[in-house]
Amino acid sequence: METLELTQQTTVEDFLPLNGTDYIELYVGNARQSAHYFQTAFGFQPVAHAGLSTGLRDRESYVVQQGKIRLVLTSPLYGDSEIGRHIDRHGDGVRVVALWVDDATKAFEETVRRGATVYMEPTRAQDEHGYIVHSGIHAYGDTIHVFVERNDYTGVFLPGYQPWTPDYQPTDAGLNYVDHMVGNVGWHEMNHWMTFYHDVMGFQQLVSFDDKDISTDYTALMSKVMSNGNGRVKFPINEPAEGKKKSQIEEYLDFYDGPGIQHIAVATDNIVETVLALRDRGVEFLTVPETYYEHLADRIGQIDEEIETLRQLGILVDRDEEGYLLQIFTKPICPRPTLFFEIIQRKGARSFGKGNFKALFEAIEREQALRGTL
Ligand code: TYF
Ligand code: FE
Repeated sequence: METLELTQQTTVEDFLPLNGTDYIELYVGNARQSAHYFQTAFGFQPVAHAGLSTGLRDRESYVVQQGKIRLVLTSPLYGDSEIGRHIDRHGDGVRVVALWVDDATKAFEETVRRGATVYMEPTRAQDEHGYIVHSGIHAYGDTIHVFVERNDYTGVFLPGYQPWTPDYQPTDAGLNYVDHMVGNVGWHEMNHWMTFYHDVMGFQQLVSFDDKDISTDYTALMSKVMSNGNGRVKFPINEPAEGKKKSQIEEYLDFYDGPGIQHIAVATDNIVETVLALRDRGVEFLTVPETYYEHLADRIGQIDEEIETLRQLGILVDRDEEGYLLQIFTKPICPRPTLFFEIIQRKGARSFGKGNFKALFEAIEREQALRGTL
């Protein structure tokens, strides 16, 4: 049983041990084209498919994977449906953040006992490759956490899915795992959701290195990070704050029509190669002004990468007590300014790029101004 070190030198049992992120399911208008986009632009590989041809009548899903990152792209087959209404209200967006557990029944019971709202009772599914158990609880907005127990399953994804092996399999872009997933919650809801992740899911706040309360000329938001016991699952949470201009979080809440996942940060061990590959394939990134790189060496000291290379690609760098990190943010991947991706490479640092907030938020603000939403 994994334990969690607390600052007071006491140890408590981790009642919700997590092995990592299992999959992220997006509800999208056209799952087939979405899958193609994630293959072509981001280098995900085709893995599995479920839909009319596998006996489903209400939905079609495509599963793509890169490293440990698994995305499920799901579209409804008719309009007046839960999936259809989700898309109608939010646009394309993340519905499920699935977490890999050893015991989905225990995960369900422990979290529901602590106040979680039930989404799905523990359910067993099986086929010739073994069995899985999954269960689910509600998180912020329409976001769901599904617990997936799959230690006795050897199929491609989940029972009900068929292997999807098209000839078209573009090379990957070096993306390895989900580093963190950020949620935007409503005005004054931060405390509620911090408490939820702490009390209901046993997460701890990462205070020491990343408690952010930003209210500058550039944006206004509060951001805090919750982590599970072994650090494999990290959920920063943003709340809008009153500022001189419309908070980017408020803009998200308006367009998404409520709380939801704002960005998915995916890790690479060579951000320069990854960003070169992604740019080649048409992925668009936010850019910062040249001046950012003039002061970079003073701010972060010695790093392995050529600053000139980072400047050409628009990669940001930040340092903390433990090391440094490199990061870059895509533009929103949907028509609405809602969901985007972050590419991150950690070189010791365990923080989230606080030193880049000013430059990053100015970049986001320029995009907001172009949209006329400032
Ligand atoms: O996850 C993070 O905290 C960083 C920085 O609206 C960040 O990626 C924080 C808030 C935000 C965009 C990026
Ligand atoms: Fe991030």
